[in-house]
Order: sequence, then C-alpha cells, then structure tokens
Amino acid sequence: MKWLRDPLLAPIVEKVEAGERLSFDEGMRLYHTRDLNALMRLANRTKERLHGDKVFFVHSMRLEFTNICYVGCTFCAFAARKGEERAWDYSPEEVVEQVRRRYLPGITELHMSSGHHPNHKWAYYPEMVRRLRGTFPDLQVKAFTAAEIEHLAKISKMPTLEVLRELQAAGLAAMPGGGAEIFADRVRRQVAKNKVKAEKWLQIHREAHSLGMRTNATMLYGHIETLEERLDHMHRLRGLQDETGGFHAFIPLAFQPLGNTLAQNLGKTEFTTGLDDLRNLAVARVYLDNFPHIKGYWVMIGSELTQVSLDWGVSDIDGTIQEEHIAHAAGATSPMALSQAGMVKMIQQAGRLPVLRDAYYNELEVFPRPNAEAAD
Ligand code: V47
Repeated sequence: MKWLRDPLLAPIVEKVEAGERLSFDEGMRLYHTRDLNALMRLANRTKERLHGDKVFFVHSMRLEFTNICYVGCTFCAFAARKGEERAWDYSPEEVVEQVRRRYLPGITELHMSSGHHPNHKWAYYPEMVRRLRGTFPDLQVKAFTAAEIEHLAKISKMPTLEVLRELQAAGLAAMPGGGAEIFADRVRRQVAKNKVKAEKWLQIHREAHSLGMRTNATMLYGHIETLEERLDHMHRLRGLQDETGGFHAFIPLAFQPLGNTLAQNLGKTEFTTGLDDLRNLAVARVYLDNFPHIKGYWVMIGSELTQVSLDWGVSDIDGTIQEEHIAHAAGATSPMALSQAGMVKMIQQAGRLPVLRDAYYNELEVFPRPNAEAAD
C-alpha cells in the first residue's frame, strides 16, 4: 500500500477491503486524516464495489408550493411570512398548472418540499397529490419532509403513521430527506429549535419504511456543528437503516451562507470549501456501509465539484431540477437547472457510466461508456 501515508488508516483499509463496518472512532479518524488521497481511494473502492462505474441521475422537477413558513430555522433564507411581497402560496390547481408550465417529456420525479404553512387544512395536501397523479400519471411524487409530515400530523390531529398512509393512498411515491439538519440537540436548539426533533424525524422515516415507502436522509453541514456531531448524525442513520433498509440515499447539504440569521450571527459569508465537501462525502460513503447511494447535490456544491465527487464515493447526482429556491435564496451560485444531456456529459467526462433512474431507482437507460479518446 504505497499510497497510504497515514499509518492510522491501515486498519481501516483492511476493514474496507474485507467489507467490514467502521466503528465511531474509525469514522472520526477518517474525518481527521490529512491523507486525503487515501480517503478518496477508500470511498471510491466502497462505491465501486456497490455500483462499479455507474452514476445515477434522474430527469426531475423541483417545486416548492409555498415559501410561507412559521418555523423560523436560523439557516433558512427561503421562508417568508404571510403578506410579505416575496411570499407565494399555490392552491392544488395552481400546483398542477405550475407543473404543466414546466413539464418536459421524460420527467419522472417531482420533488416537492415547502414551508410549514400556518393555515392550510390537512385536505389540501392529499388533494394536491391526487390532482398531480390524476393529471400526470407518469410523474412520481417525492414530497414532504419528515418535518412537514409532523406538521401535517398536528393540523390533521392524526398520528404521523396515518398521515403517511393517507398520502401514500393519494399517490405519494417517496419522501425526500430534508428537515434532518443535524440531529445533535446542542446544534438543533440553535438552528431549528421549533422543528421536528431528531427522534421524531427518525421515527417518521421508520414509519414510512414500514409502509414500503423509500426515503432519503440529508445532513446540513458547514455551520456550527462539530465533526463529531456530523458523524453522530450518520451513526443514527446507519442504525435506522440496519433496522429498516428503507433509505435510498444520503445527501450532505452544504450550508449556503447568505441572507439567513445563522450566517449573519456567525459573521459568516464563506461557502464550505471544496475539500470539506469532498471529505464529507467520502466519510459518508465509507461509514454508511448500508446506504445504497451517497448523493452529490450539484445545486449546493456546484456541478464542477459534483463531477470531481464521482471519485469520492458519490454514485448519484440528483436531477435536472428545473427550478430551485431553497439554496438559491441563501446564495447558491449554481444554475437553476441542468439538461439531461448536460448531466450525461458531466458523468461521461468523469469516465463513468451515466444511468438514468426514476424516483424508485429503477434503471431507465444506461448511456454509452465514455469515449476515452474524446477531449470533451
Ligand atoms: O431541509 C435550508 C436545507 C433542505 C439551507 O431527498 C439549506 O433527494 C443549505 O432536503 N443552506 C431541503 N441547506 C432540501 C432537501 C433535499 C435536497 C436535495 C435532495 C433531497 C432528496 C432533499 O435544505 C432543508 C434544509 O436542510 N437548507 N436552508 C441553507 N441555507
């Protein structure tokens, strides 16, 4: 192992080769190592064992049906109060119209997450899903974070399991991974004190999995959390995945530092560094041995770094998206959308095999292997 410069990683290399699970201490060693080349190799080895050269993406549309929210998370620049000029709030009919306006042939996944609106009645939500499924039968609706599900349980006065059951009956295909932030209480109290608690977030995903619904998990990093708190977050997710096997992907979300009170209070104007983004993805790939995919989210880390991340454990790069407001409200400089051809090219240029998937991770099309001779 000529390439290994950090002797502390030697036992980890052996474990990864043997397909064995890392302990918490070993996970921390990965976070602290300065041997980034070794970290990259470990993550890539793990990724290639699972997926070979394949990298997955989806032809998708994002829609935030309202930005009105009463929760007040300090990292958020997206939320507006009712009556504010920049507030929007679509009825179920308007949601269908918005989708019709942006619809492109071949889109499979509609990803919706939005604010916790103070006035919508429970019926608004299943009706929206039913209308969407009725109008666009090929669209797979991935919507409502665990935080939103808890909000719906409050307004419907139903248990969260029942809320999930009714949304599933209305046609909900899967749940996105938002609202997880950082599970550790110390951080949660400062960044999302009115939002779903960590245990409840996990419980809602456990319930969704018990109904056969697959979900994702995110982690918002690059603000006030420590590296231990990041790994603790992953550790809790790994535990739940052992129980249920219901997670598709883990998605680190790089903190976007503009226009929110958390960044202002911290005096923070810098984005996360490229190396921290890559390190975080790689640690996740090795530590979350039971997660099928680690997603590199180009909206928050940029498409250039997302392309590089394909050597750092990433096997999924989300989708074409069309329009996104949560990250862009907080300063994201990425474009609003990527084309399908652009995503294929981005993966091929990295020497990988692009696989178009749907929201259930069915493989719809495998694109040709990149031409090694081509300059671009
Ligand atoms: O829950 C809010 C985060 C999430 C900021 O499941 C911020 O496939 C960074 O969950 N900087 C919503 N992040 C987005 C989300 C997501 C994204 C992509 C894919 C999937 C998936 C899910 O965005 C929120 C919150 O954690 N967020 N503000 C910010 N300033």
